[in-house]
Amino acid sequence: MYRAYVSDVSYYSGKLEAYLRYAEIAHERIEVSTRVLRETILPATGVMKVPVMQCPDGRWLKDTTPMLRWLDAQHAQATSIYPVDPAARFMALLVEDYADEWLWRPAMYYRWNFADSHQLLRRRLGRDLSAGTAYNAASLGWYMRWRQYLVYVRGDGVRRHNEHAVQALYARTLQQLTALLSTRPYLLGTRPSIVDFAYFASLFRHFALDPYSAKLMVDTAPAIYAWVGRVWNARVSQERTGSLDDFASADWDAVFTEIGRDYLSYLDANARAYARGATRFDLVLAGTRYPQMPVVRYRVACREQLLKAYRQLTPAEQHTVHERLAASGIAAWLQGAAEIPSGLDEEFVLPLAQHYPPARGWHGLKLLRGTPWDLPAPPLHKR
Ligand SMILES: N[C@@H](CCC(=O)N[C@@H](CS)C(=O)NCC(=O)O)C(=O)O
Repeated sequence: MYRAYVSDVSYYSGKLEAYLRYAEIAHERIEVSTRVLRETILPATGVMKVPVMQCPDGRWLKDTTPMLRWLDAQHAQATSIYPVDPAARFMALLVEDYADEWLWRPAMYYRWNFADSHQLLRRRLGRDLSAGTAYNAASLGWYMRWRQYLVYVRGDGVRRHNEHAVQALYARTLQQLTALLSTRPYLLGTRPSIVDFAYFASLFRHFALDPYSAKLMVDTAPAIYAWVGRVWNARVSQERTGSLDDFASADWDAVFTEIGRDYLSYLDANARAYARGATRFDLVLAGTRYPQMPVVRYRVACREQLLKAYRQLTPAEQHTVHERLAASGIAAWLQGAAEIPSGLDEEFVLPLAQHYPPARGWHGLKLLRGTPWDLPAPPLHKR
């Protein structure tokens, strides 16, 4: 059986868990403490992040993007969660990346900025992460609240002057998905797809379950609240088996506009800052400034992986993508984007074939600090 290491309140754990339930992949579910993160997950994967999985043969999987792809290839048979048509599949990967990475900021902001949410979440995180360790649950919870706020809210460029823009992204997302779900039960039609699981990361464990953002969802977007339950309850053996939509619906226009205008600008600015060796950069989006954003190497890799996937399409498939994505500006970006290598190609190849250094001595500080954003430790050696 697989072992799935997850956290009960985690964004990406929700994405993986919904998929494992849908695909009916048998697994043992293990909730992590700081000890498990440091002693088991860090040496196996190089980061203290969840979710990760250990295969029945002992090998490890990390990062939900390659993980879902790998699991789907092993287990899906007839009903893959990815569109079969290569152009539609590429657009699904683009939307997955956007939902994964760009909704992270509003998800962290709503959780760690508002007392309704952070008072509850710090108790739960403190309790879960301290289980079986010498830490005091309340103190660890207090620490985690401030750590998450300082690293992922303030440390991610959110200030008084731009909060409204972060809030507006959540509101627009609810509207965009409500429009899509007014004519279909799942975002790409009659059964769940990678696009549902990607949006599920922020929408389930954060927006639908954290009290402050849940009230906004329940009050303004009940269809999304219903969809969250529908995805969580979906089982491949009980769902329909038809083909997935090809993004032809005009209801996707607003999402593509969002990606072309904001997310790709961000990805470019982050990658350029990485290429010049910076660790922080200021981002300006539609006149709104986000100061001192961290350079995230993983997202240089996200950009690189998207461009690679696009360049692997045949000219005819690229043409289909252009037709659909021209108005949003995404097509022009795909044609003209400069290559900026992240050096992280191997991180996307699963199962992992690397051993990472164990946390010892001062390295053990990671016990508390974790590995926020991304700092892949250099592999010790390959198998
Ligand atoms: N790209 C990874 C991201 C995993 C990730 O960032 N997980 C968060 C929890 S949702 C984490 O463990 N963060 C650890 C930290 O903040 O130190 C994935 O898709 O699995």
